[in-house]
Amino acid sequence: MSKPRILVARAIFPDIVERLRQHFEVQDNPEDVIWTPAELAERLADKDGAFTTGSQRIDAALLAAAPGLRIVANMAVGYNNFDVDAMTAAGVQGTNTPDVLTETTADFGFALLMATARRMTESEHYLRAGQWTKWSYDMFSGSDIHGSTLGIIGMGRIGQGIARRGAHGFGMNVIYHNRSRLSPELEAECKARYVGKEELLRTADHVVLVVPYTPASHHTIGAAELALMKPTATLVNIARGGIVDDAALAVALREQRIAAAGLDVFEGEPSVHPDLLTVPNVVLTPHIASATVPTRRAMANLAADNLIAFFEQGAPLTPVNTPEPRAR
Ligand code: 8YV
Repeated sequence: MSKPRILVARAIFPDIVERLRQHFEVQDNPEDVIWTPAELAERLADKDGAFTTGSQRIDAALLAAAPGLRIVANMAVGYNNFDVDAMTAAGVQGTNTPDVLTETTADFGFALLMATARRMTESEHYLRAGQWTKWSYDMFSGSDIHGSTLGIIGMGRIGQGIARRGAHGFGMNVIYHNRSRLSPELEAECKARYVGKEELLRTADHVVLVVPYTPASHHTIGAAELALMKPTATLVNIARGGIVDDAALAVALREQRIAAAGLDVFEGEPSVHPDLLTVPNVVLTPHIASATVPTRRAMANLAADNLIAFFEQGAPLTPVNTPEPRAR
């Protein structure tokens, strides 16, 4: 029997591509070319499955061009690159990589919060530019983390990881807002109190965004929400670009309507809104919250395991939809 044909849409760990080759006929992309949607569709036309990394849009037009496609395995916990309804209607399985990146991403969210609140990037630039000639009492004063109020919007696995770090490690008063409340047991474990979004924005010293990107979460933070925040507050986005209105944020930062922001994700990334590049009170990182070798390997292996389980056992490990099998 011939092996299923798989497209690996971006360069990934070579040994994990080799692992896939033991099960599948693989077309990979070792040069890491960023294919246009038409180029991706052309390569998927004869494939049974795909390994994606979160930036390839899987929609009805692409599915129509790939009649044999049965599964798309995303190497990411977020899957806003999937049109899930179109995939389900077309009988195409989608999978993601939850859990394996939770703690690494929560570590990074906390690091970005600390770097932002304590002005680490801005002060390093000052030092590197040779501007540090003397100590002064108010040089790069930031805001405290310990004992402050941490507001988390989006209390899934990663949000809970950040809450635990804040409450248990730094004695923070943790409040959260989410589509649904956590169980009393989880609230107690995270030492987190549920509040409305407006109360969170008005009272938090630090706001961290960890919500999935959906049409409903588009611009969760825009000019109106920024206006509710304390002028001393910091905002951290490790969720997705599009959750924050980056143009409105750049204005709020420039006018010091909030103190600072830390951003790992951007609307239209890898492009970054030009105004964010010129305001000093923002820490910018290139979507690296899950980037440690063990975690990226675990994500790639879980995406590969999903493909293997789907074709060899009939069901993937971490599905995001329940399609009817595709008519072939
Ligand atoms: C990925 C992420 O690195 O898992 C996610 O949702 O945002 C990151 O961990 C990125 O999506 C590329 O796969």
